[in-house]
Amino acid sequence: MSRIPLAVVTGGAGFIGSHTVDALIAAGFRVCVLDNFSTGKRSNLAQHANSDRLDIVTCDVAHGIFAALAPITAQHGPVERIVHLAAQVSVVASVANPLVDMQINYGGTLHVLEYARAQGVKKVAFASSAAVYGDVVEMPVREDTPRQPVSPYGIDKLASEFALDYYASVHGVPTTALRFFNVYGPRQDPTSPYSGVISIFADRAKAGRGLTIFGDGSQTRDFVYVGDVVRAIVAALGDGNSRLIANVGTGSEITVLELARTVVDLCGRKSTIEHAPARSGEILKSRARVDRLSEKLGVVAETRLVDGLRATLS
Ligand code: UD2
Repeated sequence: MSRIPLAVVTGGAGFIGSHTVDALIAAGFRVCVLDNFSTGKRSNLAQHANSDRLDIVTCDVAHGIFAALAPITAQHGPVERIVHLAAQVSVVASVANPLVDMQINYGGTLHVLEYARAQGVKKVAFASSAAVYGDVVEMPVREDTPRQPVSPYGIDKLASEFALDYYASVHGVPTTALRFFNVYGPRQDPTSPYSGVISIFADRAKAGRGLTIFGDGSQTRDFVYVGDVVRAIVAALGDGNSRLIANVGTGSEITVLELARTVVDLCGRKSTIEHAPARSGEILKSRARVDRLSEKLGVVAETRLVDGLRATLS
């Protein structure tokens, strides 16, 4: 039986998931992706088509993962680590259908944790979100800032964090929750109206089409490059941290207007920048405090926005 450590990546065919798979295979893991392909794409993993280190199993994590993983573990031995990224990713969809969001996002986490408890998994790293904070006035946002989520999506991410803590303290499952800020980079899908703003701006600017800013563009975000996010995930999978919750951002912010201008400049096309009414319920400012990320996980999100944008546009 193989001695290569086995890591499971739920949502591994998605944007952040597929980059995580790349990093784990490069780090010497065997990887099993569980994905229901609702938003994930096989093409995101095409670079591993000839690898014997990757298994891809079509599976709805919210319906349980024991059966999906049984043939994999029979062949390769027990699962050592799990990165849980599979989720319903739209905040707006969660408002429209909170029960579905709860079933997928909170229910999915419980299925992963039950598996980890039963199988003695050594670490579960979970994709939480800045959405757990809700509307925060004081910037940068610290991890111990009172959580006041303003969407079912944020509530379910926060509930998942509580579940992680419960399984760690009561059942001894080591867990880490990473609160992602605005993640961007190659493979982010620009096709939904609620796709990440950088993926939309990049897609339109490359085609010389106009960019639309919602509101006056003075709202700020902490945009963190996917490569840096993946370094945080890989660090979280290591031993030596449990019950840890850490922001994953850069610690700096940029206005959406400045972002739009930068993307247009980098593309060298003549895209116009237009304004549309602000999105309702939108937060004005967002910036992570990142000391914990560097102190506990040794990770600094160091990709400069301009470099990350170049990689995204190429
Ligand atoms: C992010 C997360 C979301 C949730 C939330 C918590 C992403 C993609 N979404 O939502 O999952 O965690 O944070 O607070 O990371 N914008 C434009 N024009 C466009 C598209 C967007 O001006 O064509 C603006 C939008 O109004 C917002 C900013 O760009 O001010 C960022 O929008 P977003 O949808 O990328 O992310 P956000 O911060 O709303």
